[in-house]
Amino acid sequence: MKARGLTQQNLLAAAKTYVPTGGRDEFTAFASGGQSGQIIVYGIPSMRIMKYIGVFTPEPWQGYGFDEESKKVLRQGNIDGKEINWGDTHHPALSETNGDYDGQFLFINDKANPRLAVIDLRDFETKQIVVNPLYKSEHGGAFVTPNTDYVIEASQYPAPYSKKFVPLERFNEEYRGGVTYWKFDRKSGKIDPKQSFTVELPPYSQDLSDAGKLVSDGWSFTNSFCTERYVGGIEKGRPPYEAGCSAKDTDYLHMINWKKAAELVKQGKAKKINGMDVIMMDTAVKEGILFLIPEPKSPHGVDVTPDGKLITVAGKLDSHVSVYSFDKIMAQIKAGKFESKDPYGIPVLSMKDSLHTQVALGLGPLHTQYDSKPCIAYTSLYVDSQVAKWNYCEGKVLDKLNIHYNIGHLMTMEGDTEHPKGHYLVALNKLAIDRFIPVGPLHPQNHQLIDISEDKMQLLYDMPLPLGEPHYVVAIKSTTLKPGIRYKVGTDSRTDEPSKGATRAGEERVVRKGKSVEVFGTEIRSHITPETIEAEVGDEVTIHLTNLERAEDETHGFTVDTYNVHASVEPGKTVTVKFKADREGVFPFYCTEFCSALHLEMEGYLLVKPKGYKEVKTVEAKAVYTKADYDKQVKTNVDTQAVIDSVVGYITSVNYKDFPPVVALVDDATDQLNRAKEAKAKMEDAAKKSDWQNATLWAGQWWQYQVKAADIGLRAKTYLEEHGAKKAGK
Ligand code: CUK
Ligand code: CUA
Repeated sequence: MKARGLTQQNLLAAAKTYVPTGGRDEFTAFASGGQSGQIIVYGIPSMRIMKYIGVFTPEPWQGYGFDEESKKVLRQGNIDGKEINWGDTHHPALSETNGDYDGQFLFINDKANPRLAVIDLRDFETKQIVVNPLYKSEHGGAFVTPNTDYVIEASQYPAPYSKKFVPLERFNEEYRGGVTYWKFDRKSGKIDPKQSFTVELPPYSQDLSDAGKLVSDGWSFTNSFCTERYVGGIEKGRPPYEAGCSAKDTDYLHMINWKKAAELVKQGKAKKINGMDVIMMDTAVKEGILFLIPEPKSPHGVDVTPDGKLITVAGKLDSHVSVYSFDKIMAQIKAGKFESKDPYGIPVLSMKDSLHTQVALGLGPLHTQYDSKPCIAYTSLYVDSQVAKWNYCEGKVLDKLNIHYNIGHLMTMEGDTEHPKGHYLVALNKLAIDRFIPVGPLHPQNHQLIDISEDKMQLLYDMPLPLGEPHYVVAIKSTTLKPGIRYKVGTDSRTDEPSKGATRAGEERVVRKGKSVEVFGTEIRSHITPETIEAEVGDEVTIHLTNLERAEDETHGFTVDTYNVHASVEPGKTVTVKFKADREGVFPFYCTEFCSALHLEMEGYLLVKPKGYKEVKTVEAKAVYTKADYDKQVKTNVDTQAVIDSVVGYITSVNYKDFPPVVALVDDATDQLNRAKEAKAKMEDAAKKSDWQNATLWAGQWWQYQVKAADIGLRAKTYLEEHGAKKAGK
């Protein structure tokens, strides 16, 4: 403590966050990657970053956007043919079953270009991007209904649904907002745009959304600001947007009965616009599925309580949080008791009659999350830079904690589900200012971990996040996640179907047809097959690579000099890269993951010949190895075999078949030993002819396979010892 200048409280905080080597975090967080267009995965309480997931932006490590399979996903995000290579991600949402996280899928929105992406948590890969065909921006996504039937996406800045120019003077008449309900099909793991629909809304700037649960299941709630429908234009001498958009004391909370809306679509009461079913406002009003409730002043977050009975709205420019009662709202709707209508004829309920309570929390309340303890909520106070802990049943403030600085969202463990897990809270702070080592004018974001298990909140840890501004993050109990460790051999991971380029060991080949050169290759420690690829200038080169490994974490990479391709080929995966060999030359290709001791030797050449190139007869290289070299190598091999035999002896003496990871390792090792046999046979052939040059080289290759088999075998043995394997037959 003394040497590092730490306090007693620091030590306590360290003890609460430290995860010893080899240990696992209790919770896994999925943070939006903000302007990076990615997802950031980190552990809680250690706050260690585990992964970035490429979503709307190319991500070279995963080959995302650099191989053909992932390009197909990324390019689903093109808007009317325009390539978009970034995203402004805001709100990740985990799939739910009965209102609780099930650990299967993750969704994230792009505010700048109205899109939504689906990530499969079996492999943490992006599988689908859908473009909203009506909006020009969105913000209130992604939020799921309690069984993930729909993923909710609300527009933000109103714009005409048509793709046409419409002057700002026609704002009230032709600009529109909306809420889209994207139908999610759990079986295919994809959004089905054909079964999705939108409810047309007035040109208020719709903001965040949340789905009702339990008693309020079937309804969704969407905030708004700028219900003034103010159109700025300081160039024309008009006061700016920020003045005009915050003039009124209240804006509107939109309530939509999405279950009934889905029925209306089935009954043919929707209108097709840009290929999407849209329930127009007049239909929504007539059918009684759309209502407005005033909410104070330029609100931001809307968060339904775990029991679904109350809806908390925080008003950016109001120091209160307003807690609405679903029962009170429904009573008014049932009685047909409305205060007024908005300019589009939508019934407006009485705010007073809808409120359960209002609580003065502080300046700039934004977002709310819930605790595992009943009635306890936490709200971020942006202007005050504080987290407020309060009781929403009784309407009183319980505790406040200063954070650094200017908090946006906050998040408790599974805090937006029916069963929040409490324990920790993460404050997503907009500014870092002086908290970290200075790294220039652009600072990292600061996620602060807070212990909420006791009455008083305690600040535990600062984590700099240097990838973009993650507006929101969700955290799930780590044990609920069940990701795989390998693919079925030959899988296209983006479609989860067998790849057309899948290639088995021994079936590697190059298929030439006119201008096309198609390579069916494999990767396994430590080589790429084929090792030489020949093409002519102008050829279209397609290279499929299958990783034949089964061992956990034996990923190989692949790149070719100059041609801007990269693949990450995890065990079992087949990846395709494609390019036009538009220039002659010699282009080394290699594996980009340090996968084994001979990783650097995992190499080859792409030879692009000029048009009409004539082969020159090559002269055989001069022999350099002698019988003595050969004998020496063979002795090494025999010694190595003894080591392998002892490892195999141990593995087969225990119940290794009860351990699937070991069975996979044994499969891999058997592969290597089979190849060793082939190399050995070739060696013996050469030796018979006293061709000591080739005999020595094949003996060396035999040894390479042995070394890899031994390496895999030792990993299996260690695993068995650490996991308490028993003598076979016991
Ligand atoms: S928003 Cu950024 S702080 Cu996009 Cu959820 Cu509130
Ligand atoms: Cu495979 Cu390096």
